[in-house]
Amino acid sequence: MSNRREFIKISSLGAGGLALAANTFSWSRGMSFAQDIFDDKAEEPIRTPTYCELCFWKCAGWVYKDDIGDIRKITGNDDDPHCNGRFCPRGTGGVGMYYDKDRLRRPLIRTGEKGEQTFREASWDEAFDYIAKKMNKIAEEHGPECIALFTHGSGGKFFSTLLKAFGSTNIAAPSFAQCRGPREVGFLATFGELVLSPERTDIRDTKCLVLIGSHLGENMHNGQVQEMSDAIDKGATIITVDPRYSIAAGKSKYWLPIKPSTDLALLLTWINLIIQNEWYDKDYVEKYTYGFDVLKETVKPYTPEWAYGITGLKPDMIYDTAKAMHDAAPAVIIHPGRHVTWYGDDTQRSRAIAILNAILGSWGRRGGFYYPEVASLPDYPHPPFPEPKRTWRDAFPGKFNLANEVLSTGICEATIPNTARDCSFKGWFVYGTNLIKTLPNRKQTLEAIQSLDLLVAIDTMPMEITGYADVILPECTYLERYDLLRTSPHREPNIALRMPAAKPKYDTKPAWWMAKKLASKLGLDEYFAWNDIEKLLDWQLKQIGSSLDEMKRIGVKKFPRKYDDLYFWPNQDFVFNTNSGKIELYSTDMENEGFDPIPKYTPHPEPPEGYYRLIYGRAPMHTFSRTINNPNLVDLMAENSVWINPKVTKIWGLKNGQEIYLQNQDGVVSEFPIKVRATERIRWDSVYIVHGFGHSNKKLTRAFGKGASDSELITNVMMDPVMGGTGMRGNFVTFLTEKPIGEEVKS
Ligand SMILES: Nc1nc2c(c(=O)[nH]1)N[C@H]1C(S)=C(S)[C@@H](COP(=O)(O)OP(=O)(O)OC[C@H]3O[C@@H](n4cnc5c(=O)[nH]c(N)nc54)[C@H](O)[C@@H]3O)O[C@H]1N2
Ligand SMILES: Nc1nc2c(c(=O)[nH]1)N[C@H]1C(S)=C(S)[C@@H](COP(=O)(O)OP(=O)(O)OC[C@H]3O[C@@H](n4cnc5c(=O)[nH]c(N)nc54)[C@H](O)[C@@H]3O)O[C@H]1N2
Ligand code: SF4
Ligand SMILES: [Mo]
Repeated sequence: MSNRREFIKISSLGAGGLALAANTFSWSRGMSFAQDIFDDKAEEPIRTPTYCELCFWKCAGWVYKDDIGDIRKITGNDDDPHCNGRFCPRGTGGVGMYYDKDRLRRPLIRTGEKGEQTFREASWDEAFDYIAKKMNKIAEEHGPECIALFTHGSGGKFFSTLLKAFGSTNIAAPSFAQCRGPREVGFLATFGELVLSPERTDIRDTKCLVLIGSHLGENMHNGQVQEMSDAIDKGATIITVDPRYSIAAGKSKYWLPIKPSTDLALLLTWINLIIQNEWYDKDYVEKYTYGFDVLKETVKPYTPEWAYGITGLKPDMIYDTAKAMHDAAPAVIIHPGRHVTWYGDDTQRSRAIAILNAILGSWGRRGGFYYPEVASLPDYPHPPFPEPKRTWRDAFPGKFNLANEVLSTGICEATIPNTARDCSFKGWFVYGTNLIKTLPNRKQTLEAIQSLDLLVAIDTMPMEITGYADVILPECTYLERYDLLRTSPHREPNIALRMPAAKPKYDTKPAWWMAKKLASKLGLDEYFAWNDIEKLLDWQLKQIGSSLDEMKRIGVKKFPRKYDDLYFWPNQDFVFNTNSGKIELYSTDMENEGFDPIPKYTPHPEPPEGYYRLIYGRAPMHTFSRTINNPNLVDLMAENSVWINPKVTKIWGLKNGQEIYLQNQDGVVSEFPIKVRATERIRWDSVYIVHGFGHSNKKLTRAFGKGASDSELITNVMMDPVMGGTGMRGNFVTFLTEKPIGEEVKS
């Protein structure tokens, strides 16, 4: 088992990880300060269980308070498979969310124009009356289906129930069309199953991990990073395909600095090499797969020499890495990635990843992909939800049929009135998602917002999105509230409890309370028939042989698996949930929808002269735009910088640390300047920035104006025709040493 030091090591090692190492260090110091205060107390620690809301890995932990009830620190729960007792920097820094003085404090109702920060304070009752009245009016005039919910976070589930009870199933999360949608659709079409979260990758026992972009270590999904660290210690081969020398690249045997947007060429070439050299798992392919012969023929043209011209990767390198995968198989993982909405052919790229795993026989095998199990909790009894008369799909007849979730950007598009449609969305609830910085094509988002009759934002902080709300409902932080039990898939089914460690500050409330009260105003009480959340949780827990009291003591409970089926047994018969009952190398679903049943390579546009491809990613100490103002995390990284290859800075005469503005292909200029970071760690044809910075809400006293926002520069969206994912890496930027005077910033 690796220890804490080794876990941190992965976020700080690698030739280029020095800057991060310094940051990690200051983080440790910050935390030991909190720990000192705490450790000085003689009293028995008061601790309550929680699961983290700083990102969606949802690690379970303990919140410690001092004897006057102040929250002091958060640590991981040893029994939790998501974190194994260790929190990442962001999770530990979660305390800062609670103490942030910039927090939303009480309900607000708009008095001025949308986008202008003019609100008046209101009582909760008044805010709910206002919302209920508007909702009823929209339902009367247009139908309840014309209200949508955007959600990203635990409390959103209560608003989902509210919306479904009201008559709308238009509930969208940006974690689909802006994140993992293509991989889920691609894997579903191939294996008949989803990748899920946490991913079902058996990294712990893998002998070869292939990362296509996926930047584990900067993408700080806790248990996954720990497993990668363990695998490295056990001698696993890491292959990283990334135009940037990421932290993972620094830990890799092979770093393939691919020309961005050409990954599908590499994947198809690997498939071809593995077939031609008979490196595939013959028994597995014979027994479980459909369409191998057609696959073999289709990929024949994709040779390493062909791929060299496209990807810039040397044929030897392509050959050697294919061989390394074969040597490790079936304990090999070509990682499906998570944020995969890149170039619009993302479902096809995900399909190629799925096919590669299938022919190497890694699906259902130790060190490849395991079969997870989820603890299932019964729903509290309620009447059936009304059947909606329309859904978002009606706005896109015949399109995106393979999308298995609602498209956030689809709702956005269908909100802008269009004579071809008989109805547009009129009301939005936005729970825990900062749509202005989350959705690409900001112009479209703002146009949609201007057409709304009602926008309710439920948030903890004044963010860009709250500036556009008609009503702001301030939620207390996850440290001050109950939520539903966490039931995530894993090797062992398990549940985790979140309970309040402190009373909500100011006049803030938890989502469950808001949704229940609002339901009451709408005459929908019977959908929230539990009296309070403790009753609901205790009732649910008792159905599975636990209780709220027990969970308050232990925080996490694991259950035995029903069957010994984590991996396939040798020669096990298995019917896959696909049309053919087999793993579909040749996808009949794709064929039925008119798409290539086997992925094909198509080139993407290149940056024009003087422009560079804008790529983006994560930093270990921040999550999207949500942590940038966090007083405990801001010092670890206060602003982002733009990574530019020294060859390019030389041509442009740019100096390290110099502030510049970025201008994209459509003339949009970054609202704030960003510092140059000249580094060999990025290819010359691309520039890289960490997502989430460049906040424009002045109420964020620490984050306002710090760094630049990738979001505002993503005006060209490469839409995935299969499932409506928004490819965001087809934008090109050039450098301005000064902001153009008089020119309006077109964002
Ligand atoms: N610290 C931290 N961790 C997080 C999050 C966070 O906000 N903060 N967010 C979480 C969430 S929701 C998600 S979805 C994941 C996202 O994390 P990942 O799924 O790992 O996201 P990617 O987009 O694959 O990773 C970005 C990497 O892709 C590289 N890249 C850019 N273009 C290309 C290309 O054309 N080809 C290849 N091969 N690589 C390319 C970039 O250089 C960068 O290193 O992270 C999760 N973990
Ligand atoms: N340009 C660009 N766009 C992206 C990405 C990118 O890398 N670049 N990444 C994409 C990906 S992978 C994803 S998953 C999405 C993520 O997108 P989002 O989830 O929208 O991420 P954030 O921008 O951090 O917005 C989170 C919002 O939730 C609020 N919040 C935080 N905690 C709570 C809480 O407990 N309760 C409530 N009610 N609100 C809370 C925050 O204050 C903030 O307003 O973005 C996608 N969009
Ligand atoms: S990975 Fe970090 S931020 Fe995410 S849930 Fe776990 S501790 Fe929290
Ligand atoms: Mo994501």
